[in-house]
Amino acid sequence: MSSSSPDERTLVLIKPDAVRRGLVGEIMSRFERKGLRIDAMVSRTMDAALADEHYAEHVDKAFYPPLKAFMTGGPLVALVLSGDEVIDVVRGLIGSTDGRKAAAGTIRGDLSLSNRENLVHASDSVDSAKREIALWFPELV
Ligand code: FUP
Repeated sequence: MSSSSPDERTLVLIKPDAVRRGLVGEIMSRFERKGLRIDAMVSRTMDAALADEHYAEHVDKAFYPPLKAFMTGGPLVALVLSGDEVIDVVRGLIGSTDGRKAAAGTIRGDLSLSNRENLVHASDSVDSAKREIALWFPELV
């Protein structure tokens, strides 16, 4: 990326388990301390249609029905973060999917013991970031 390119953006969801457990501040502070910018932020409850669109690649999987129930079961915090290589940087900060296996020092590794209730979603590529930001924050596109 040249120095004149705008920074990347990524879509992050602080999931209903994190809201329920009072971990929004802890998680936000990790992103802020890393030096990432918060471009947009909203508290919202995901409905069934948005869940099916957001998780389009997973809708046919066996784990999807309980995942959908969890993700639509309470308010979450959706945000757009920006910064240099923010997509990979945030994936590194959150750790691997299964909280039981995620490395210590990551959000999931430090704070989750679950493969479903793993506190945070973050876009995994430039294409998925574009798609997910359009879904959650159409006004930014
Ligand atoms: P990630 O990109 O790390 O959030 O993981 P995936 O895109 O592979 O999965 C999306 C979400 O599905 C995970 F955050 C949690 C949920 N999931 C399950 O509930 N069970 C599984 O076996 C795998 C994923």
